[in-house]
Amino acid sequence: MLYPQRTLTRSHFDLTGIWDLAREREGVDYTAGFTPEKQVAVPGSFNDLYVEEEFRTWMKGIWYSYRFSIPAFFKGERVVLRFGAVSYRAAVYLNGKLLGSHETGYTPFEFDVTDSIQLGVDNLVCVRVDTILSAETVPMGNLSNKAEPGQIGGQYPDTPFDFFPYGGLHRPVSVCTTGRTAWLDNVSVTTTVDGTTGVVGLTGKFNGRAAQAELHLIETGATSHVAVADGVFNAALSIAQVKLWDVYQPNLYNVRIRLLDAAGGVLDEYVQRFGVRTVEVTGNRLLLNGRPVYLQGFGRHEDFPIIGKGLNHSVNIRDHELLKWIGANSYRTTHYPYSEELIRLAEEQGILLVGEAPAVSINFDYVTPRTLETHLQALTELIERDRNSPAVIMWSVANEATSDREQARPYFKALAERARALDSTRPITMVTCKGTEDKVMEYFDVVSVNLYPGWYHLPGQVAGAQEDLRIILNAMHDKFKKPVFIAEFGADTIAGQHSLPAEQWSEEYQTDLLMGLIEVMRGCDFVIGEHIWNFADFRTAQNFYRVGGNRKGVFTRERQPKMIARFLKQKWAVGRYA
Ligand code: GCB
Repeated sequence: MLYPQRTLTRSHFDLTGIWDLAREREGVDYTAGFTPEKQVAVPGSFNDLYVEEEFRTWMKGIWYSYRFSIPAFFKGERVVLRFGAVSYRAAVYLNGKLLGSHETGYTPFEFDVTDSIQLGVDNLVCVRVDTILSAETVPMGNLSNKAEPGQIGGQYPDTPFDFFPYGGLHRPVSVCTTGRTAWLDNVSVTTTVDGTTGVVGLTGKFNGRAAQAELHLIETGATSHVAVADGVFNAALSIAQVKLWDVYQPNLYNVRIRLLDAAGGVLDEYVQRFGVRTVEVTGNRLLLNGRPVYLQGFGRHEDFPIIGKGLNHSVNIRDHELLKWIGANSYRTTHYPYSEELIRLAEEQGILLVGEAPAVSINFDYVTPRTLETHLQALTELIERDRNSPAVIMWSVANEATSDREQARPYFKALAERARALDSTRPITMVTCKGTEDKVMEYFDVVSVNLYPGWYHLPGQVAGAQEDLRIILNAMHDKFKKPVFIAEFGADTIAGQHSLPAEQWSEEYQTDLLMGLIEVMRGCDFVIGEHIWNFADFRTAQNFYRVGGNRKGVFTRERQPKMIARFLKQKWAVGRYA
């Protein structure tokens, strides 16, 4: 699915702002409008806006509506209604008519509304949002609060994962126009390098009839024409003296794609941005543009006071400023695809991303064939959305499943096969918490692991935690014989809590433990990266072990540094292979 743009043939305007909201009651029809209970911000989560507890933990149907007008110059245009992401499930009605629905909360979806939108008069869009999780949703939820060792249970709302199940229209909603008689649907770009030449493969898919496609590389001025057949065209472009996209060197190129009619008229125009870079795993190294790169950074969340998981450009910019300040080169989009706007920011700033599917805490006690279908669909939507981004260097198909079970094998084999079929250019991984007991690592290129010595076990014992880490890392490498990426390690830390000698929850302990663990990781030649859990403190469901949420942030939820930040900044100023 393409990103909204304004070009010769395309336009869009946002339906962001204040919408109406009502919780769903039995027997009431909301599809053609309803009496609002509250006003709600779009984009944003609804949960933390109000003072009533019932809204905060509402995990059932809830309705959003918005009235908007369409100018007369839209006449004759093809019009699409696009949602950046709705958590968890959306059913969309325009002027009382069902357009369709979408499941999983972190990827865009759109509907062709050319025939149902009304020009010049008020249109009403009503969206049934539902945040009901089950054994067949991804992520799962409502599993009677049962938990495996290593997974989370006993929470309110009932979720087996460790972040608040925010709901709502989290990303922009827009009305877009595209070409009328022919329009691009999908573009995919792959890049390799031959000496100093960038070799770019581009495939475009479109609807309607076009005579040919024109490709114009904006940075070099080169233009070429290619034949189209059955709604597809393929092109090979080369860029002499190519400037590679790299960490903190975000060289980007833009190709203007036009679908032309037989007389050379422009039917549709779209500009695809890309970067030329290579990524591969060889032996014990992750190579970016042929050189080893060591991942230093964080797991994160889209999470901020009041707006919850709603897109907020200011927070995103602040976060990237902090990442650069501290010397991080990467983060994992834990535990779901982040907004398209954030991926673009990483692309523009030269930050590496491990793109993760929204599958956290898959528990094979509950998995059904439908769970796998949903998971495959979510993974497909992630890869199709982000595969042109040079920032994404690896796909993570899931985080912390009960992957020590036999049932995990066919399940993860199917996911790995799907990821490779959609994208053969990037390494793939799955983030395990099962250590050497994991049964699915054979399907992946990198062994990603979450380890919490010094926190969930060996509390308060830095030296013991270091020794424990050394043993488990070596055991995992001996068993799986693949490079190991430490995808999470951390310690809850209350900003302002101090203790000498250092003990759990203090800023001193987080500093001593994490810096000590990093020493061990750097002593293992097969370790390709260290991602601290977490970049910032974040909201979780309620339970007896989180104090106002997860406090493992190196920054507070308000994005101010804890003590460890300056130590990390010093450490990360010098890359491991530098
Ligand atoms: C993990 C999970 C993450 C949790 C973290 C923790 O292993 O992947 O979602 O928040 O542990 O702090 O317990």
